[in-house]
Amino acid sequence: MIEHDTTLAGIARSLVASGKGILAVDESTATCNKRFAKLGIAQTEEMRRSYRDLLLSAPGLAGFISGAILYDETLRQSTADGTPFVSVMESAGMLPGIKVDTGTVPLTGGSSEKITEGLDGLPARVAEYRRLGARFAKWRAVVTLGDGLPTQQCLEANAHALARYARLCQDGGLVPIVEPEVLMDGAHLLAECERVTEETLQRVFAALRLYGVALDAMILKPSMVIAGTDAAAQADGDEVARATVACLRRTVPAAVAGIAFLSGGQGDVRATEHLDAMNRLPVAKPWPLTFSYGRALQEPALEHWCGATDHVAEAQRRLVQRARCNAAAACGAYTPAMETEAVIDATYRDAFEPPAEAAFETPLFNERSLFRAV
Ligand code: 5MM
Repeated sequence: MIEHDTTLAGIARSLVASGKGILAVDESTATCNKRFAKLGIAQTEEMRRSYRDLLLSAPGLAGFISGAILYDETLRQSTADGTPFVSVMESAGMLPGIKVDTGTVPLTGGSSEKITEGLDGLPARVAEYRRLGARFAKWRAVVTLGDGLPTQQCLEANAHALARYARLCQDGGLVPIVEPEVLMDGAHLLAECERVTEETLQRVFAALRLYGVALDAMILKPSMVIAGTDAAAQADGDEVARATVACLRRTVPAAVAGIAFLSGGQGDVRATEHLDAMNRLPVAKPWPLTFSYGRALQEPALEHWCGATDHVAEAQRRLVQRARCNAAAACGAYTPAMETEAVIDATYRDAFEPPAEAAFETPLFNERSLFRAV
C-alpha cells in the first residue's frame, strides 16, 4: 500500500509531483454559463454537472493530473450514478481543491482595477470544505496594466488579501494556491509585463511573510511574463520562458513548494510550448514548474462536447491529450509529435525523457527560508 504524506507540505508536494499538474475547473456559475452560451449549450445546473462529470471521470486523466480545483457547486455534485465527484477523484488518485474567493469587485468607486473578495466568514467555509473532502484551495487576484496602472493601492490591497487567505487556509488545514494574475489584456510589451509581475510578486511575498504563511505548504499560481494581447510585437516562446523564469528567480523564495502557471487566455498549444521552454532552460529553478490551466486544458474538450452525450468519449480523449502534453512540458520533454500521438495509457508519462542535465548556474535561493513551519 502506498503511504501518502498528508501534512500540508506533503499535499503541496503531491500537487506539483514530477510530470503532473493541476486542472482548474473552478469557473463560477456565471463564467461557466458564458462559455456554454458561446457554444449553444444549455446553461443549467444539470449541464454544468454533466460537463464536470465528463472532465473528472476522464479515463487516464490521473496519470497526468494531481488535483483539480472545483467551484462550490461542483464540490457538492456527483456523477450520473450518484458517486460524489470527491470520491471519484480520490479513487483515481486526484486531490480535490476548492476556489474560496467570491470574485472581484471595483477596488474603489469608479476604479477600473479590481480587488478580490471572500475573506468574510472564510474560516467557517474552509472548515466545511475540508469536511467535504477538499485538501487545497485557490484565491485569484487580478492586476490590470494600462495608463497609470496598476496603482500601489491595487497591488497592496490584493497582496494582503492573498496573504490573509493563505494563512487562514493553512490554519484550517487546506494548502493555499496563491494566484496573482497579471492580465494579458492591453497593448503592453513583454518588458512592461515583467516589471509589473516582479513588483506584484515582491509585494505578495512580503505580505505572505507578514502573515507567517509557511512557504513549503503553499503553491504559487502566477501568470507568465508575456506581451499584451494587443501589443505591437509579440515575444517568441524562448523570450517568454527566459523573462518568466528570470522574474520568478528574482522574487520567489526557494522554499515555495511549487509554481503552477495559469494559462490566462493563451492558446492551448502555446501554453504548453511556453511551459516546456521554461523547463528546458539551463538555469537553476529551485521549485517544480508545472501547470494549473483552465481554458488551455479544457477548450478542445468543451468545444468538441458541445453538450452531446455521444461526444463524451472523444471530448475526454482530447482533455487527456492536452493533460499529457502539459505533463511532458512540466518535465521539459514535450514534442510537437505528441499532439497527434495516441495516449496509450496513464503510465505513458513514465516514458518522458527530460533533456540531459545541463550545467546549472548557482541557484539564487539555495537556502530553505521557511516563513513558518507547519
Ligand atoms: C485565470 O483563471 C484561472 C486559470 O484559468 P486559465 O488557465 O484559463 O487562465 C481560473 O482558475 C479562474 O480563476 C477560474 O476559471 C474562475 O474564474 P471566475 O471568473 O469564474 O472566478
